[in-house]
Amino acid sequence: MIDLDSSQFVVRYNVRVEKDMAPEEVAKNLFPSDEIIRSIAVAVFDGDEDAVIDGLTIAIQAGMKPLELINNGLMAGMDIVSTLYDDGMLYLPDVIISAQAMIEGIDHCKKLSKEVHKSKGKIVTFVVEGDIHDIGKKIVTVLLRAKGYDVMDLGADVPVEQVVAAVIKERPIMLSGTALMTTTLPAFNDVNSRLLKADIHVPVVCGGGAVTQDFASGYELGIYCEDAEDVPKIADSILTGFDVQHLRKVFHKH
Ligand code: B12
Repeated sequence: MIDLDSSQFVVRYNVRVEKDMAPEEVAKNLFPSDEIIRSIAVAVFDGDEDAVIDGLTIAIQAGMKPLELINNGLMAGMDIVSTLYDDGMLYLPDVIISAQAMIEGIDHCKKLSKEVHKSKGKIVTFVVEGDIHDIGKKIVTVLLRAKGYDVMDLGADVPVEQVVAAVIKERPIMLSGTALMTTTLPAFNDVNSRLLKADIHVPVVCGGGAVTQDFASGYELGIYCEDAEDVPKIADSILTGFDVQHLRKVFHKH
């Protein structure tokens, strides 16, 4: 057995010390170039809720639209945080703090985007059973609402039966499901088969890091989509009469 003297070494638990550049330096090159939008993305990156609201207020005064600020400012900041987290340059608490700042910003934009509001149709959003990652789902929900859809947000870790019951009751034009964990993907298949059993052929658009196009194509009602911003476009297409096959042709990548 090796005899270790703990006074002779340090536990290297901090991956940040092994990187040449600080995350702030890396992020600097990734932020959007427009000065106002950039300040919002930086505030999300810093997890500074007050600065997020200040940045949004200035942007609105400058004539920018809440939806544009969600897509180009808030989400851009969060994307950079996710990228640096994946690269091991940021920690989970960094992600959570930034996500909270982004959600505050989204709520602020929601209050401001009263422009819309004759409902174009009903949509149900959810995070699959077993999965609690709900930040992306919140973004999808806000984008759909901002585009005039009446969204029933079922929340996270939603049991399959609850999803199906909501569809039977609400008869939405579409479902938007999120999964970030590969282990939770089978819930989509269960939703699909139970809907078909009830003779309901509503498109189930699915996204989030764990979902792939091949997976979504593997079940009858599945549509794959990567970008939250495309979800309202899919809903608009459904209103013009597109069915699942047609949606796949337009929105699938290959
Ligand atoms: C934040 C986070 C958490 C937070 C979640 C807080 C919350 N309320 O959501 C906490 C700390 C709670 C957490 C817990 C866990 N986590 Co976690 N988590 C993350 C992390 C770091 C970021 C996710 C995130 O919010 N990103 C920002 C948002 C904006 O992005 P998003 O959700 O992907 O959404 C975007 C797109 O996907 C898309 N989108 C989302 N939904 C939809 C829907 C449609 C229809 C469309 C088109 C698009 C779309 O639009 C959004 C905007 O671009 C990821 C790492 C990563 N890089 O993803 C790990 C990650 C998802 N977690 C992981 C794991 C394993 C866990 C835990 C099991 C850890 C543990 N051992 O306890 C638990 C899960 C418990 C459970 N039962 O769910 C793994 C999953 C691995 C896998 N592939 O299976 C990841 C990938 C980390 C890793 N690399 O290992 N986590």
